[in-house]
Amino acid sequence: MRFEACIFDLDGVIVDTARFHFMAWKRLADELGIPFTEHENERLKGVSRMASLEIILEYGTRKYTEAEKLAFAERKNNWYVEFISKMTPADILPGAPDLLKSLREKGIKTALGSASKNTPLILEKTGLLPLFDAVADGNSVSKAKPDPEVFLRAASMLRTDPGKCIVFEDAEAGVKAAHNAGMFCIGVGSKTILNEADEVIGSLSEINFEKLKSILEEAGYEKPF
Ligand code: B16
Ligand code: MG
Repeated sequence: MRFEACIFDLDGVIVDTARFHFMAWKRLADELGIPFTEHENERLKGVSRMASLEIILEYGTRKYTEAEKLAFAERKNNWYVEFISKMTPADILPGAPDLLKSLREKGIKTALGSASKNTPLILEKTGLLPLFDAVADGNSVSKAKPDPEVFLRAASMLRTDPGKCIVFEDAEAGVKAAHNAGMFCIGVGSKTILNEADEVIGSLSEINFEKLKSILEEAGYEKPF
């Protein structure tokens, strides 16, 4: 099999927006009197906005109506948008632009596969949009990771078979989503958390086209060129 495309998760792989998500959720949890720390926050990575809220509410004792929950999610998002509105290209994680540029130079297609509905704003503020051939995000899919929908959508936007796509992910739910889509997955972050990934790297600055090629050849992929 050949590889033709790379699909990148956004939060935690291309930009470090996880700290903004945490600060905004923490503010909401504090207001509701729910204990919430960085430890519980791990469970929210890669998970959709409403699913994240449900996880936080599990740590409290009260039940809320659907209307209350929607209002909570909107409050959190308003705080989050305040943070990301101030983002600049300096907030891009190390190695991301170089890798994206070199893949495109070698004829490998690039796409974004993110659960976030705020993807367009983040891509605009960081100037990253021109480096992607396709963007699949929380605005174009309805099922949250570990469902494969967002990655399958990215593959179809690129007109590439899912089996020819490589996913870069920082979250457990995202690794599962990539595998559910039949895609090879490179975890970006901790080996302990991402133990289901096919390969794990600390950050995108640790990989380039040549290294990716050798990882994939070892995994049985044909030489792309
Ligand atoms: P929003 P990713 C995910 O982005 C985040 O990891 C997750 O924490 C967040 O809840 C989700 O996006 C939805 O984000 O509230 O902006 O729509 O990792 O899939 O790029
Ligand atoms: Mg992520």
